[in-house]
Amino acid sequence: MPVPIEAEPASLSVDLAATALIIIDMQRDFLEPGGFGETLGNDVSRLAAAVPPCRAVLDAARAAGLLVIHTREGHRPDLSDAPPAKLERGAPTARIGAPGPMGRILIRGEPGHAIVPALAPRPGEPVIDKPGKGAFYATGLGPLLSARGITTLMVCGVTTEVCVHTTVREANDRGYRCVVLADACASYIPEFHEAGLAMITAQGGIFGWVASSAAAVAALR
Ligand code: C5J
Repeated sequence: MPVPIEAEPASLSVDLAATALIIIDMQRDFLEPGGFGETLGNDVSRLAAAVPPCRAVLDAARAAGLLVIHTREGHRPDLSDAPPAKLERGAPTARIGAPGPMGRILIRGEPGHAIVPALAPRPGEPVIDKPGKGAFYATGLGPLLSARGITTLMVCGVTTEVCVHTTVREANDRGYRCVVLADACASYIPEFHEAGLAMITAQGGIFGWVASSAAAVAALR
């Protein structure tokens, strides 16, 4: 049965049976000191505010029986899925694949690659490992969503303007309705968070909708 969600630029009605929650890259490598985010010069404490809203939506989605999908950005230990353009750019304190306090930076299977304990996937919840910023590129996400009849995505995670935005843009072009949960997303650069959300709702919702985590939880009750 369709349920209303209060959102910008307009409220919408979603069929929960055809809706998935996708939590983008809430990994130690982005949220904790010593990981990929910090090697790039970011203040990683800025992302912590998104954890409790993500958890509230995660709990509500699980209770409502929604499909919950987690994503992780990272690379194979041999870096065969990491293009030179990504490995070489910038001047990080440690490059992707280098050893760090949470293991090799942004490498699958290392402690830093794991999702933060508060949002740890439960057995049976799909975890999409992605080498890029978008969750559709070089992953099985598209076929998974098609097989489950999903048409609407509730999206949260980090960072708003990078992996959340790239995934929403990819999803929008594939025909998914995306509802981005503003306070359950975060950026190292607060003005980019705000701009990223504004870009989604501008022009009548050019990439989708933006709602609060509270509005999502209310819809899931
Ligand atoms: C970044 C991400 N910012 N998950 N990754 O490199 O947003």
